[in-house]
Amino acid sequence: MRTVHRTCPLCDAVCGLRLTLDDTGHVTSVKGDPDDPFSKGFICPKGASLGRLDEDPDRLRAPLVRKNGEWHEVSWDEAFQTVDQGLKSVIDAHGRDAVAAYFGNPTFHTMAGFMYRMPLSQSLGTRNIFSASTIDQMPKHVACGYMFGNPMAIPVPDLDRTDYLLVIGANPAESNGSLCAAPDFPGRLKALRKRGGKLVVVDPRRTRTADLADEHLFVRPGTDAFLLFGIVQTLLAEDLATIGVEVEGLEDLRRLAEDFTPQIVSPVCGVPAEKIVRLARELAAAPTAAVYSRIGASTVEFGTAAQWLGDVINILTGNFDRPGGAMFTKAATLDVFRPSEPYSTGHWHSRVRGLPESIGELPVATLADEIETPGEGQVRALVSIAGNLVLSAPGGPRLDRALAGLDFMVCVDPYLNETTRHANVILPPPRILQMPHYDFLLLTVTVRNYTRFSPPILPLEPGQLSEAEIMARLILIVSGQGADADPAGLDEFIIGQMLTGATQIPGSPFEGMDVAEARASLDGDSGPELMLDTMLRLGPYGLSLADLLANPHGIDLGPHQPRLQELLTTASGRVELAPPRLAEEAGRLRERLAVPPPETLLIGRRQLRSLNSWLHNVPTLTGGSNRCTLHIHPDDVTRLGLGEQVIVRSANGELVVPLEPNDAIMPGVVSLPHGWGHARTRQLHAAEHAGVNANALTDESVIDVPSGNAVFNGVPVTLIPIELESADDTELRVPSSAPA
Ligand SMILES: Nc1nc2c(c(=O)[nH]1)N[C@H]1C(S)=C(S)[C@@H](COP(=O)(O)OP(=O)(O)OC[C@H]3O[C@@H](n4cnc5c(=O)[nH]c(N)nc54)[C@H](O)[C@@H]3O)O[C@H]1N2
Ligand SMILES: Nc1nc2c(c(=O)[nH]1)N[C@H]1C(S)=C(S)[C@@H](COP(=O)(O)OP(=O)(O)OC[C@H]3O[C@@H](n4cnc5c(=O)[nH]c(N)nc54)[C@H](O)[C@@H]3O)O[C@H]1N2
Ligand code: SF4
Ligand SMILES: [Mo]
Repeated sequence: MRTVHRTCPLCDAVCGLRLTLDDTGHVTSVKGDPDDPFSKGFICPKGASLGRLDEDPDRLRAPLVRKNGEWHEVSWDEAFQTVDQGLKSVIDAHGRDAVAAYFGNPTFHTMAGFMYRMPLSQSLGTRNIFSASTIDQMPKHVACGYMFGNPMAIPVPDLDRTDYLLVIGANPAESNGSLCAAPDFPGRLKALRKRGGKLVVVDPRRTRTADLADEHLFVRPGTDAFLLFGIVQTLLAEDLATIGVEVEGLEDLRRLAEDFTPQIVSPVCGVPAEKIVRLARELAAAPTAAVYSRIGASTVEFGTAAQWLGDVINILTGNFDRPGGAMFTKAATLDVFRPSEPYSTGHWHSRVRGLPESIGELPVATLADEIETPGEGQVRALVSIAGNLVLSAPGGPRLDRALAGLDFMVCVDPYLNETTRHANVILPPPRILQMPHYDFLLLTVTVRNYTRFSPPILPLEPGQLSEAEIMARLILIVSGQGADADPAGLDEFIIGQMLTGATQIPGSPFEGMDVAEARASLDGDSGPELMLDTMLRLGPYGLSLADLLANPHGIDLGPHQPRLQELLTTASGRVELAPPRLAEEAGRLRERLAVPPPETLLIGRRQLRSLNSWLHNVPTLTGGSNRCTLHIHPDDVTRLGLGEQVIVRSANGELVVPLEPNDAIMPGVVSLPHGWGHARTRQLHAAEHAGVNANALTDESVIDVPSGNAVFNGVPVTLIPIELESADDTELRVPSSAPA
C-alpha cells in the first residue's frame, strides 16, 4: 500500500486528491487531499471514481489501425507509418488546408495538450484549426479581446471576498464552475451567504445552485443579453455608475443602452421590469459584487453580447479589478498569451461560410461544411486530439456522416468511441496515473492564486508512449521529418526557442546566459515538465519545478491583487466599453425585440456524475439521477397530452426521449443533457445505457455571430406525443442515435 497525491485532471476545479494504491498499482481509495490549501479535502463523485476510470478495461492499450473495416492492434512504429502515409497523401494531392485539426476539451487539461497544440497547428500549416473553444467559451474570448485587447484576459469573480454574486447560466453546484476554478464551489457559495452576502441565480431551471441562493429568477433561454442590457440601462439612467478603472466609450454605451430599458427587455427575457431595476440597484449598492456567467449565457445566439454586458456591469458598478469584484488571476507561470497587438477576429475566414477566425481557429459549427463541400481547400483529413465531436458538436449526426467520408483521420484518444471509430489510426495516451499533470490553463482562472504539480504516479510500461511523445511524433510527421524522427529533438527545439527569448529578457533569471547553460539548469523528466520549469522560472513568483515537487499539496499564492494594467492591450490603453464589433450586437438585439419567441425552447444541463461525453463507461458514475431524460414542466406534459416518452423535433433532427417531469424547469422550456447517445462505441458499459445525442437537435447553421460559437441553449423545438407499441419503434425513429 502507498499513498500518493495529485490534482484531479477531470473538470475545471483542480481538486487535490489523495490516492491509495496497492503494490500492483491498483487504486484502492481516492479521497480529497485535506492538505491542499486550495481544495482543502473537497472531492466530488467523479474524482472519487478516478481509480475506476483509470483502470477502465475498455481503455485502449495499444495503437489501433483500421484495415478493410476491421480494427487491428499494431506497433507504434506501424501506427505512425500509417499516419505518415495517410496525411502525406492528402497533403501532396490537395494541399495543407485539406487537413483539419480538432483539439477537444481534455487538451485544455493535459500537459501535452498545452505544450504541443501551437506547434502542431503551426506545422500543419492549415487554416482549418478547430477546438472545443467554439463550442464553449469563444464568446468570452471575443468579448474580453475587444474590451481589454487581450482575449486571454478573463476576469473571474472574487468568490471568497464578494458580497453579492449574480450567477447567470451556470450551475456550479453540478459543474463545479468553469473559467473560474474553485474547488468546492458550492461550499464557497454557502460561505458567501454565511458572511452576510447575497447570491442570485438566473436560469430557466431552478438548479441545485439556485437552491443555494437567496433568489432565483427564471429567464427565457437565449435572452440574457437583453436582461443584462436592462441592468446596464438602469445603472446609467439612475446615475448609479461608479467606475473605478479608466474606460473609453461610456457615451456610446449609454446611447446603445437607451433602447433596452427594463420595460422594453422584460417581455423578451421574461424577468419582470421591477426585478431588473432592483438587480441593478442591488449590484450598485452592494459593498462588492460580481456577475459570473457561463454556458447558459455563452453557447447561445447572443453569447458574445451576454459576456460583454456581464463585464460592463462589473465595470459600471466599480467592481472591476478590485477585491470582491471581478479580478484577474496571477498564475505562477509566464503569461505566454500576452498579445503584441490589440485583438481582432478575421485574420482569415472559413472557406464555405466565410466565418471569421478568432484566436487562431475557426468555428466547429462549420467543420461539416468544410468536409462536405467540394472545391479547393476542402477538408479531406482530420487530426483529432481528445475530442468526441459526433456527440459534442452541433449537428452531431451530420458530422458523423461527414467524418465517414474523409480520406484519412487520426485520433489521439484512449477510447474507440462514436467519433474515433471513423479514424484510420487511434493513438491511445497512457493511463491518467501514468501522466504528469499541471493545469497550465486552469491555473490562470483560479479564484485564488495557487499552483500545484503532480508527477506521474505509475511508470510507463516498456514500449509505451507518453501523450507528449505521441503529440511530438505527429508534429514531426506533419512537418515532413518522417514517422521515426526522435521526439526529444522536437522538445529541445521548443525549449531552446523559449530559452533564446528568455536569455534576452532583462531581469529574467536566464538573462545573459547562453542557451546551453540555461537549458542545463532546467529540471524535468519530459518535454512538458521542462517547459513547465521554464515557465515557472520566468513567472511572476520566480518558482521552479523543484519548488512544486517539494510542495506536493500545492502552494497558496494569496488572494487576487488588482492587475488590469499588466493585461490591457487595447489601442486606447483603456477598457473599451462599447467597441464597434460588440456595439454591432446591440443592433442585432434591437432587431430581435420585435420577433415573437418560439413556443418551446431546448436547453442543456450538466450532471454531477457525467463529464461531457466520456465518463459514462464508469459503472459507479451512471444510473440514479444521471440519466439522459428530458426535463419538462408538469403543466406542459398535461397541456400537450404527453406520455412517458416524447418526440422532440427541431429544424435539424428528431429524437425520442424519455420524459422526466420536473417543476423546477420553466414552462415552455425542456432540458436534455449532452454527451449521451453512445453508439458503435467500444465502451461497453456506456453502450448499455446509451441515451440519445442532444446534438442531433442542435443546429450548426445557427451561431453567435461575432464568435462563431455553437448554440446549444435556446434551440426551438416541437414536442410531439407518441404512443409506443414496442421498444423497436424508438430505434426506428432515432437512427442516428440508436445503440449499435
Ligand atoms: N448540446 C451540447 N453540446 C455541448 C455542450 C453543451 O452544453 N450542450 N458543451 C460543450 C462543451 S462546453 C464542451 S467543452 C464540449 C466538449 O466536447 P469534446 O471536446 O468533444 O470533449 P469530450 O466530450 O469531453 O470528449 C473528450 C474525448 O477525449 C478523450 N480523452 C479523455 N481523456 C483524454 C486524454 O487524457 N488524452 C486524450 N488524447 N484524449 C482523452 C475521450 O475519450 C473523448 O473521446 O462539448 C460541447 N458540446
Ligand atoms: N459534472 C460535470 N461538470 C462539468 C462538466 C460536465 O459535463 N459535468 N463539463 C465541464 C465543462 S466542459 C464546462 S464548459 C463547464 C460548464 O459549467 P456550467 O456552465 O456551470 O454548466 P451547465 O450545467 O452547462 O450550466 C449551464 C446552466 O445554464 C442554464 N441555462 C441554459 N440556457 C440558459 C439561458 O439561456 N440563460 C441562462 N441564464 N441560463 C441558461 C442551464 O439550465 C444550466 O443550469 O462544466 C465543467 N464541469
Ligand atoms: S470537482 Fe472536478 S476536479 Fe474536483 S474532484 Fe470533481 S471532477 Fe475532480
Ligand atoms: Mo466546456
